[in-house]
Formats: sequence, C-alpha cells, structure tokens
Amino acid sequence: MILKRTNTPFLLLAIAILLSATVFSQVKKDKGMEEMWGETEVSLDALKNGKAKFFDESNFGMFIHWGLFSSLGGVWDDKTYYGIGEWIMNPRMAGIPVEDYKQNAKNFNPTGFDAKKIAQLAKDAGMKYIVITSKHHEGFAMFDSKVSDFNIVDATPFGRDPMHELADACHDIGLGFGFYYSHNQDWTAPGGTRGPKTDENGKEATFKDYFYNKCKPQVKEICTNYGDIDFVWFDTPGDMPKEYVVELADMVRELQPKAMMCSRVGYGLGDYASVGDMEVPTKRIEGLWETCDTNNDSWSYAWYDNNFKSPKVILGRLVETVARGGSYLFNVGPNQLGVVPEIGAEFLRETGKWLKRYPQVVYAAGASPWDYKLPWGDVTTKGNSMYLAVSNWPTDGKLYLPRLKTKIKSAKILNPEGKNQNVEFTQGKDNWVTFNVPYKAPDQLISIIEVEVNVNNDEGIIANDTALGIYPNTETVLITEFGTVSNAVQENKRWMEKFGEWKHANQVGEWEADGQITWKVNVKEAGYYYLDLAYKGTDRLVWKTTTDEGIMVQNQQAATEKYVFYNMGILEFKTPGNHTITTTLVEGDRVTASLKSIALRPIND
Ligand code: H79
Repeated sequence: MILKRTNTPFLLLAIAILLSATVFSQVKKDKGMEEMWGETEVSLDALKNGKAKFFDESNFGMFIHWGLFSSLGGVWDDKTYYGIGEWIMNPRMAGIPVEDYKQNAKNFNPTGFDAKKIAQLAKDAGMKYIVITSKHHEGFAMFDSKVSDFNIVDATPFGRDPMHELADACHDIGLGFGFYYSHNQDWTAPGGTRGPKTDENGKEATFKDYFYNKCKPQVKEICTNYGDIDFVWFDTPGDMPKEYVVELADMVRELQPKAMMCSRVGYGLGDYASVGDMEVPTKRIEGLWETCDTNNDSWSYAWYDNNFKSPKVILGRLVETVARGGSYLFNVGPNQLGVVPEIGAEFLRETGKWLKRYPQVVYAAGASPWDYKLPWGDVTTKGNSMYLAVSNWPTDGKLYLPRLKTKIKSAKILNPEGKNQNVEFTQGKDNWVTFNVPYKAPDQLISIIEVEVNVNNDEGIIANDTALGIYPNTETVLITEFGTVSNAVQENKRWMEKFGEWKHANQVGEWEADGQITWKVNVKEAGYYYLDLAYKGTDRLVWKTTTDEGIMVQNQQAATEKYVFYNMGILEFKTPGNHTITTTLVEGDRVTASLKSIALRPIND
C-alpha cells in the first residue's frame, strides 16, 4: 500500500482501509506522464462492488472525438496539417487565431449525424458504453449550453443538440454513456489554459474567471441535462490549481454519484487510472485502469487518415489490455457531417462479430497469470478457465505455454459453431505446457483455446514469472523493462512520430564502459537461435551478448535515429532451463546509443 498524499480525505480513507483490509492500489507512471495525465488512488473493493462494477466488467468502450475541429478535417487555408486533428488550432500546427477559428462554426452543419446509428455501431462492435467529447481544448461545446454561445446549437446552422440525441440513443439501446470535458485547457475562453489572456473588453482574464464563467457551469450542464451518466472524463489537468479540481470533482460526485471519473481530473481524485494515450502497458497493472486508443492515427477526423486498425489488431490490443488487468476505450472520429468513416465502422462490426463468438474472453474477464504478453498472443482468465488468445497461430502444430505451476485438467479449441475440439497436451517437469494443435488456425482472427485448471486454493492460477520463456518455434522479444541494468540508464522514453501521436518504450541509454543489461530466461529447448538487437544511435555500434554458459555473440552494425532490429549472429544454448543473457555496448557513441529490446529467433522460424 502506498499513500502518496496526506490530505484529509485520504487519511480518512486510509483509516477505513486499515479497518477493512481493503486493497489500495496506485498506478505509477513516470513524472512527465503524471503531470500530463494525473494519477489516482482508489479503494478497490469498495469501487468494484459498487459504482465501478459496470466499468470493471465491461472492459470495452467507445470513445468519440467530435467537435468543431471535425469540420476542418485536418485542413486550414487549403493546407493539410498532419497529426492529431483536434489540435489544428495550436501554434505548432496551423496556429489559427481565436476569432478566425470561431468563424468556422457558421459552416458546421453535420446533417449526417445519426445518434441511433452510432449507438448501434458501438453495440455491434461489442462495446458497452460511449464516452464523447462534449468540449475539447478548442472550447466549442457540442451541446446546448446556456453558459457560452460558442456551442453547436447557437453558433451553427445545425441547431440541434447531438449530445442529447446520443445520450438518449445509448440509454434506449442499453449502453452506458459519459462525457469527455476538457476542464483545464480552453483555447477560446478568456482565462482558460492556453486560451486568450483578456476578455472581449480587453480586461485581463484569469483561470478563476474561466473556471467560474465557463468550466464549472458547463460541467454542471452536462451533469444535469442528460439523465444519469456513467462517466465524466476530464483530460490534461496540467497545473490547474488543486482547489478548482476539488470543487469540480465534488460537484460531479454530488450531481452524478454513479459516474466514474478517470485520473485525468487531477490530484488523485479519480475513481480509476487512465494510462498514457494510445498505450497498451507492457506489464500487469493492479487496480482499476483504462487505456484510450484510437482507430486510426488521429483522435478527431482528418481527411487523409485512413490508417484504420484491422479487426485483428483491435482485438489483439483489447485482449492484451484485459490481460494486463485493464479496460480498452477505443476511439472513432466522426467527420464534418457527423458520420463515422466507413472503413473504421466496418472493422468495428467485424470486431463485434468475434466478440459474439467468444464473449467470455473479454467481458468480466481477469488478467493473465503472466504479467506480460506472450509471443503468440495473450491470456485472460475466469474462474478455473484460462483463455489462450492466439494471434500468431503456430505453423508446426505445437503451442507452448511457458512455466505454468498450476496443473491443467483439460484444453479445448473453442469453435463458434459449438463443435469444440479437445486438445492434447503435456505438462512437463520443466513446467512448460505443450499443446498439440491443428496446423490451420481455427479462427481467421484470433483463435481461442480454453484451458481448464485445477485451482484448489486462494492463490489462483500460478505462472512461474521469474524468467522469460525462450520458445523452440517462435521468436521471443526481451524488452529492456524486464532486464536488470547496471552502469547505464534505464528510462521510459516517449516521442512523437507525427504531431501528437505518441510512441513509447522503455530503453537503456548512457552506457558507461562496463554498462550492461541482463535478462533471466528459461529455454525450452537447447540449440541455436538468431540474436537480433533493436536499438538506435549514431554511425555504427558494436554490441556484445553473452550467456551464463560463456557463449558470446559480438558484432558491429549500423545505427540510425530510429529503433531498428539488427541481426547480430547466432547464440547457442547448450542446455535447456534457466539461463541469463547479458548485453553490453563495446564500441560506438555511448551517449546516443539506446537499446530497446533483443530478440531470440529459432533458426527454422
Ligand atoms: O483528446 C485526445 C488528445 O487531444 C488529448 N488527450 C487525448 C484523449 C491530449 N491533450 N493533450 N495531449 C493529448 C498531449 C498532447 C501533447 C502535445 Fe504538444 C500536443 C504534443 C504536441 C502537441 C503540448 C503542445 C505539448 C507540446 C506541444
């Protein structure tokens, strides 16, 4: 149990926890993320049995980014700006002056908006709720607001309140519903963060002005005029003063006691943690949490962005999130007409068909006994069942499960037509399980093997986690996060490949002469493996990798500013079982060299 802050409510909570032995959980992130996204400290038991039950069991929701920016679709003054579309106004994109931006409202007429159709799409996709942007950083209210005229009813020819229509459609069809509201940033309201510094009379405007004139009264509107809502999703608290965050959160709790707030409200006041944008965590996270991701590259509609994630990728990321213990909030961006782009919609419907075949794998499913994903896919659990969700079906008729202590009773391939097929398996002395599976994947997308285990104590299903498996028939990637580092700096790095599209990785840099990283592995079969290293750096680098058996692979390869896998040579394991692998930088620029992962690939894979 970690208590980071000692304000009164948390002290009271802490006492309650000591009395009731409730589990406290906290999601830790690096400092930068914490500032941007906020953090949370929640009492798990209380939440999971109460208002969080719906969220906890749903595991899959629809996020919708829709606003005035959608009418621009990534274009300003005939020029396309690539990156997250809802940021087009920002000086680092088109840099649109406030008054010019506001004029766009006159041309925003999303006549194609059909709330029932969108709700049906979410339902068909197997999503359990919708969270939509009621006001993003641009400051434009997508609802009927009496507080500011800069809203879709008063400022556009459309004149309807689409939030009303969507809230009703969700309630009618049995979906949960909630609002995103940018509480700190407002780029068009005087006093809002990154907004105008003066009001229309030229008088200086403070954050306090923005808070009482717009933010709080608008949040009151969305919490009052749309029936019961399930989520209030604030974003980017930044350095918003705590007193306002507290006041806002208190109001939400009073008006919508059942609504879940994510950690991005700020100051640990959320009910669940929101991890970084577009990030599926690599390691198990305890507690209630969610990741938000988008169906193409931008959150809001951009005309050029048709890089839609395939049904297989969506399902893979959904299952991976659930397997790490979280929920997946997956975004679509309706266009200037209010219509969800068709390719994305089609892929979502395919996703939903798969979920209809295997609902038990996702809904109310628990995390994997392994804390990380496996090379062929991932694992979710429910009671005495483990669901092996196999994305990369093996080509040699063998599927391996690394080091399971709990004994398996039976295994079967789930067949959507009800013709489940038993799977033979052996559970060796080394704790590896080998399943004899058909050569052809049973499901084109992700195949499911249900494994029944004998759990006869409170410990649940136990996987031996101390070493990472090295498989005889598929490549294993060892990320630096799972290694032990000395005399080099291990750090999470985030970078943008396009404006606002985050990539992140754990990496090891600033290598001293004797700097090294060591992984513990468990090798199923002795033999030769190709060794590849993923790194970036300058010019050329020489890396050396050794095992505890004294085998060494040393080679020089190119280095560029992008992470790329380079072949190093062949590493041999003379015996199966536990080993260590240690990598070190021998020659090259020690300052820019950054190692992200290494991979071991069976020779015939
Ligand atoms: O709504 C989506 C994003 O618009 C919003 N969160 C998701 C759900 C979001 N707001 N801020 N961020 C994400 C972080 C964005 C930071 C950046 Fe920038 C914007 C990087 C580049 C542009 C701020 C401005 C930091 C550097 C310049």
